[in-house]
Amino acid sequence: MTDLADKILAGDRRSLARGITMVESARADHRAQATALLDRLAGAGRQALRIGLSGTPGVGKSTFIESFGMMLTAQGLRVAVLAVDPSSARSGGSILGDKTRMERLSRDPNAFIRPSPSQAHLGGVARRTREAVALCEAASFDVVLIETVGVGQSETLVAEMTDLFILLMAPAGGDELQGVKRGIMEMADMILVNKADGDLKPAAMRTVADYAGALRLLRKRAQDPEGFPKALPVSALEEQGLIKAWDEMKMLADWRREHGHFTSRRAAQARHWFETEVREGLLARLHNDPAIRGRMGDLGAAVAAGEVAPAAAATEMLRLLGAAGPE
Ligand SMILES: Nc1nc2c(ncn2[C@@H]2O[C@H](COP(=O)(O)OP(=O)(O)OP(=O)(O)O)[C@@H](O)[C@H]2O)c(=O)[nH]1
Ligand SMILES: [Mg+2]
Repeated sequence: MTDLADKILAGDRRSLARGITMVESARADHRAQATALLDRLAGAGRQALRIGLSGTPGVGKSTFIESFGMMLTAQGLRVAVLAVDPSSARSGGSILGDKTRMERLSRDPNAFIRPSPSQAHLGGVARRTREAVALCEAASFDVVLIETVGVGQSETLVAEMTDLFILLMAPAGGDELQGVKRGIMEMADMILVNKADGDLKPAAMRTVADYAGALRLLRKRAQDPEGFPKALPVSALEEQGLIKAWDEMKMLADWRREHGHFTSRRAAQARHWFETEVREGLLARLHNDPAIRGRMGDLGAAVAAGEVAPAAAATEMLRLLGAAGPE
């Protein structure tokens, strides 16, 4: 374990991959090892810029990560790419697609790409990704990109574990813009309209203006300097606008660091994940502990039969969970 930790701290990508495999494992002994590893590495105090990237299928996430990642490594930065993909069926396709679409980046010695694990449970994927981010930071990566496809709750999840949240959008007509959920817009620190090239360029530029207008209508957030959140055009395919987008991301992150928002966001996230772990741990006990499940069933039957009031039965269950000690 000490050996693995040292190698991760030295930036060894194979050891990093082994560490991530360990945090992904559902086995109890692996879990204990992973916890010990994370605890040991936490002391290193290294910090990457964590960037969340979300967008609907086909918008160009993989192409963008490849071009953006190559641009960053060309600047001498080390880049890790993780994915949050709640549905195992879809992740199979993503891995196949990304093998070809991120071909250059995957061969770059300053890049590390890890596809989403084939785990259906979103909570499990969230914990694994959070811990994988910590491992990547310990391995001295400068930027950690976390990709998610724009469906359901996965965006919120990624926003809750990153410093910057970027929405990748396609050129669209004015009507389609209405379809973007307000909650997602409100999470975005930057909207990048991709495919601003060739025939699509005029539509992309109009879409940028539309999103810029929509962003101005949102409530001003304390964590933003003047002019943010921002909408910008990019072409992942032709590698246009990427440096500009990166400069804006750095500017935003620096401003937040200077004004205390960066640290306070991370602190709030850490607290949130701690509370989530406790809640999920309790739920897991309810589901997995045979004695507790048995009592739940008995009390449920008693409540159904009108022998015990629901609130009294619940109090008894909660007392039992408290008294049963850690798993
Ligand atoms: N014209 C143009 N096409 C692009 C650009 N970026 C991506 N594409 C094309 O859009 C298609 C989808 O790109 P991907 O990078 O696979 O998109 P994705 O968002 O990763 O898709 P999923 O993994 O299915 O969610 C491919 O045919 C790309 O070549 C771009 O900047 N301009
Ligand atoms: Mg993709």
